[in-house]
Amino acid sequence: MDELQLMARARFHAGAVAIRSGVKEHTYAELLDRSASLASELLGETDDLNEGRVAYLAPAGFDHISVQWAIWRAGGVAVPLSHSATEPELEYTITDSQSHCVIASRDCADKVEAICERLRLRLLIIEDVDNVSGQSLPVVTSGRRAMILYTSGTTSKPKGVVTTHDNIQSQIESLIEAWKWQPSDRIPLFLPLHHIHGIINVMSCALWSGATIAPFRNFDMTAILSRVADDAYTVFMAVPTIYVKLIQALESMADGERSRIVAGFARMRLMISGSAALPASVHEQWTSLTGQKLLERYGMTEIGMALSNPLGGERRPGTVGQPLPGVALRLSSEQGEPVTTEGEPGEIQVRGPGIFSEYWMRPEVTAESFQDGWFRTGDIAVQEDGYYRIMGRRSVDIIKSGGYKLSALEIEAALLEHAAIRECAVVGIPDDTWGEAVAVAAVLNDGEELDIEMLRSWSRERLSTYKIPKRLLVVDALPRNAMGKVTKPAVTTLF
Ligand code: MCA
Ligand code: AMP
Repeated sequence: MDELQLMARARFHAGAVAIRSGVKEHTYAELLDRSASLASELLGETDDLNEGRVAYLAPAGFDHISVQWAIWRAGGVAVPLSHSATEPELEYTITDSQSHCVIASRDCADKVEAICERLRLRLLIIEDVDNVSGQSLPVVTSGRRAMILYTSGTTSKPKGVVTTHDNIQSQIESLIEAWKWQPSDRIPLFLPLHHIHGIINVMSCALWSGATIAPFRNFDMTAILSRVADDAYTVFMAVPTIYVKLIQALESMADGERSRIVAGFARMRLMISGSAALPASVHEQWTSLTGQKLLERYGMTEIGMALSNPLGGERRPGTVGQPLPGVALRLSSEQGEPVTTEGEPGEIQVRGPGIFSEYWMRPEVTAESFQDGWFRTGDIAVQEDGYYRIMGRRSVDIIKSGGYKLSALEIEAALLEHAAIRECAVVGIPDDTWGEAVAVAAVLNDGEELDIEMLRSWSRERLSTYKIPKRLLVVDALPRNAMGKVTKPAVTTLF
């Protein structure tokens, strides 16, 4: 095949509206034309980027998608950057991925300009690229690397998760089949585009189907709710924190306004929650407010989506359903034995064509994360009456806050640079809105003082918003085990 399937499908839907933003519309044909021009600019004198990494930062919308497609069509590997990242975090992603070029929209360029100057990297401003025609683009086979997404884990620095075009295609096709995506679907896109919830589940599934995306720069609740009331969308995907915020907003509205919006939600064909546990109480509150039964699913950057409640059939609150098409899943005991008894917990392990190919430049970590060819997710689940229920994670160093996966170790490493802090332990503590909130117990250097506001304002320069501690407890000493290591479960009892 000469062309990646995503592009071939876009050609099939050429006249359809891919993106609708207010009164502005862009067709699939426009996306194909613009991405070809950008690809040719990226290629310059070369005929294939040969998996060279290209980092990019642009708000959700026509330019963003054109750039992602351009990188793929030029044979490169797409490295999306985070809008909420601080400069040191952006620099880490750009250097770790060894990106040779950064693309930015003009309004985002100031976030990457200094980094590009320091690293002597080419900075391409999207709006400066002219449209050209008749370019020749390379043949990109689907086994090639396509994307690197940075994810936090049990190492102090985020790791790059590499997926091939085949991996991405399998992840998309599984969801299209399970959730019956259609060309008539219309979906708002407000989730960040450096994680797969936004990139695969919303953006790529919609584009694969010939559906229409309504992009937002971020979760602009007022604008989104007004469009919901106008029946602008048929499908809605969000993280639990967003449903909590929506419930709070709807409950504080006047009756007339609320009933118009609730009616819009009620008419949607599908509403999905994922990225973190959806408390059964929130699930039930949403149903009693809107009549919609949320479909909860479970996934991970390394594997795409793995488990889902059914589209037709019982959507059970507090559970994540059954394996999605193309996903083989098993539970494994602490001893590494398969768990076959209902009600007995085990680690979720997954196999299938959607699983990532490697952690970028970390072969040992990649090897350690598989057991006999099964990817070890680190999440513990049980099966009850045929449905899986997530019980938690193997590592206390992984925190899920607002749908973002955070590494306690990364936050600790940053906080240890604070002059007042001698030692610290970061943990996630339960929070009604964020799922978990970042909390820190710290031992201070002699004579130093620190309160949460001082720590938060210091952290703003170094950490993304969602990594900034919400709670600080100054302690005389941290609890330790016999080996002298800080014991995290004991730290959680301090809060
Ligand atoms: C922001 N704030 C927080 C947090 N985030 N406080 C505590 N914990 C947090 N996590 C604070 C800010 O400091 C700020 O406070 C105020 O809240 C508003 O911040 P802002 O960023 O504007 O908040 P928001 O726009 O309301 O954002 C909330 C959000 C966002 C929309 C839920 O966090 C979001 O888009 N989350 C989705 C992440 C996602 O897509 N994850 C998927 C990963 P102040 O006003 O005092 O400054 S992929 C994945 O997980 C797998 C594969 C899967 O299964 O999907
Ligand atoms: P990420 O690395 O950002 O891809 O986050 C993946 C992690 O999010 C998983 O390993 C789970 O811990 C968590 N997760 C995703 N969906 C759910 C869900 N529905 N319920 C509980 N945890 C979830």
